[in-house]
Amino acid sequence: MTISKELFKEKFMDMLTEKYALSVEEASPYDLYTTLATLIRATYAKDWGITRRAYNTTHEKQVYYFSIEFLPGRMMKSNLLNMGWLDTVEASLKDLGIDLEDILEIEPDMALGNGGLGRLASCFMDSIASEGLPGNGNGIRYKYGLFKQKFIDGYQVELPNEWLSRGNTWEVRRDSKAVTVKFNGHAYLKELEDGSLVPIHENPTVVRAIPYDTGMVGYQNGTVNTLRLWDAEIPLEEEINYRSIQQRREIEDLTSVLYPDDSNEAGRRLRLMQEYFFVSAGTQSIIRHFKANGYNLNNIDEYVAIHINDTHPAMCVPEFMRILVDEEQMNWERAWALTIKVMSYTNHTILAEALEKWPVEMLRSVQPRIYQIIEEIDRRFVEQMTGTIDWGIIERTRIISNGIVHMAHLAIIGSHSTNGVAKLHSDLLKNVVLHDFYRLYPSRFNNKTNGIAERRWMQLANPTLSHLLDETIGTSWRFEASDLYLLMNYKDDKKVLHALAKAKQVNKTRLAKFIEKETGVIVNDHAIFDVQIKRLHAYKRQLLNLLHIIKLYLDLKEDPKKKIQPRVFIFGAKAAPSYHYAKAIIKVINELANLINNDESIKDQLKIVFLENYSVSLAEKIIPAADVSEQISLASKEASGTSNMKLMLNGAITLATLDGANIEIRDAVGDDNIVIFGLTEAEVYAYYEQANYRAFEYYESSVELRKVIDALIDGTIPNSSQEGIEIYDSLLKYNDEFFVLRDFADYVAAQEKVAHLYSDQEKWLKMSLINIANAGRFSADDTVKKYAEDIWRIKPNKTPQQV
Ligand code: 26Y
Repeated sequence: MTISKELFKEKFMDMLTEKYALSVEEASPYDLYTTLATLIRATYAKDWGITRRAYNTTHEKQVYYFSIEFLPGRMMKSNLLNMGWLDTVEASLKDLGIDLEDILEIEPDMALGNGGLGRLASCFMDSIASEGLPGNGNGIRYKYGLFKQKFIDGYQVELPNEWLSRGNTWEVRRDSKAVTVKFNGHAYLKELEDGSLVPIHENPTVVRAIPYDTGMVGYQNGTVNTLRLWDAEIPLEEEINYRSIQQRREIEDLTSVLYPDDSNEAGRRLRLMQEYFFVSAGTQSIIRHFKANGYNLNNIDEYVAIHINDTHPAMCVPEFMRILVDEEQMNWERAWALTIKVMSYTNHTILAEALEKWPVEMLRSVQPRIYQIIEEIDRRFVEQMTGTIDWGIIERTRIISNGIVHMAHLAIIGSHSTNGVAKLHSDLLKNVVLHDFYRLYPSRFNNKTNGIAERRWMQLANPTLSHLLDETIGTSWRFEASDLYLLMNYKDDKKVLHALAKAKQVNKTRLAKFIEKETGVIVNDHAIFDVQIKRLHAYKRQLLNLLHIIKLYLDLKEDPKKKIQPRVFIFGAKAAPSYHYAKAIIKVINELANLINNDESIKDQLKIVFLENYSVSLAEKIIPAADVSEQISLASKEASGTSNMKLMLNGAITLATLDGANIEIRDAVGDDNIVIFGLTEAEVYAYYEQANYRAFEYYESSVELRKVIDALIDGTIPNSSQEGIEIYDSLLKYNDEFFVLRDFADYVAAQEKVAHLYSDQEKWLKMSLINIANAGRFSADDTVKKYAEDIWRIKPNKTPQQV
């Protein structure tokens, strides 16, 4: 799909006239944005249709990736890159006096997710299309994306994110593909005259589910897959039943907001309804599609794989059963065998509070028929297991117990594959968290270490480094990420190392300008850019980072002549709106930033920048400029992490605990090219077993640590006494759940090592190069290939144009 400059300009100006009757000079940046977006969509539309028809005619098996979150960010630049248009469009627009970067900034982020889980789903969508794999996304078209974060007096304030207010050029509403979804009411089995039983669902609330499809353009391969997001509406024939605004609002609310919490409780019933809504709509549309194309449902497992991304879509299991058994009159045993073959499940967390559990009463009232089916699955599970294993195991693994429905149990029992997202995480699932299930179904457990769409995180985000790579190792890495390894040939090449330094400097200077524009803070762009970007959560330990900064500050105040390796600490993080403790940490970081950034005596040695509204598009600005990647979660808590991979790819040195995929990064680069500190997972578990961690002892026995902790409450940091006390108490009164004090000294030593390494630029650059060269193994292209081969059993489609 290439295009000449002349032809592009002609098409672009024609489109501008057609859409707005405007010339380039008259058009606003927004007009230019929508014009270009419309032209892009019109261009890939042909391949989109060809891809769909090809899947239908070749009868290849397809995967449907069900996820309650998708976090694609901006689409325009990614589409241009994947179409092979980016360079031509950039140059053509320049001829017309337009800077493409200005237009790209107009696009709102598509932020239909909280963090890692949603971004992983979007990296996978990019990679599935780029590998030519027949795959579709299935989710919810939230009217409001993840909240917009503002800081007011250092506090996080959440504002609505009206990403759809000016329309969305990428999506296509498909009325003809609408389905209905039933909630509430009463379900029972009615006996017919011949003695057979038929399920009846009486007085349900009926909602119309409308799909909005967005093309997922593969990387220069002609494949365009579909991300299908569902919106809820009142069915025309039901209008009469929805007379009050209140009643109508209930339906609208179904797809109104993304559950803004990535671990805590709120709006639970609505969330359960959202889950059933997109699960039912998606599953029905899959089965309808395959029936309409003449497939036999008796071997639907040869054509369809359904992936359950975390527990949120776990009701795919009973919904698939409901359709086969209730609507298609298949017998239970056959339907169950098919369900298990079709379904697979990924677990993304070991934190108990994030494993979903629903009260029986709530599930039964939201969808009584689904509840009955879950009950029957549970009954049969217990029956089948009884006598074969300990009763204790059955009790711990069954789906319904003590009035609670365990969604992870449903997903594991109802699928053929359960995977974790990094080696350590998958081992912990097998040996600890899901050990009972592992004993029941050892062959279902497997690991699929996460990956990232390296196109977005290198080619799009970091053109400066991308060009250097082209000049040094050729361009094959753009198609095959493992070819980044060719860079190893230059690890001692001074010229290349120098060019690498220059590329990083360009990115740092650019970020410094952005920081000044956004926050007014002027940073030294030759300082170490030390970056921690991720959701704000106690287990991720932004607090450890904060305590270390306090230490540096106190050191400088105590000895004004002291010289340190200058640093800019950069944070990006949203806290769940109801997560009080996380918000306290944000407030203290902001107040400390205020103190340090305005302290004349500190000069350029230390700055703190907490950028507002962390998002995919902000990450694209920060990551290329990072020198240090902070991955400091308490060992065993971070399932994988993916910002660790993005930062490594961009040449940052990882400062990490042995947690999640950090371990695999260490294995890839070797101990000399990463800085590791802190407790290991085994040591953390030993503390749990012996219940012998005493945070206070660390406070008591270290003068240095005591000074730092006391600074939280002694007025050193202004305007945050309340928050300071809360944090102080979490550490000392409540015994420091995430071992911050235990790891403090080790972290300080690791940070000193970082400063020391940085002072030897040649050594640092070599480390940086080795990180880039070894980042290819974290390409999501490889990850999805492994899912395709081991779990989904799908094959790349032939180039659609060849069919
Ligand atoms: C139960 C509900 C409140 C809930 C909502 C969202 C529970 C969990 C989540 C999101 C979890 C999540 O984002 N997990 C992250 O998934 C990434 C992709 O696998 C991992 O890299 C990361 O370590 C993990 O925290």
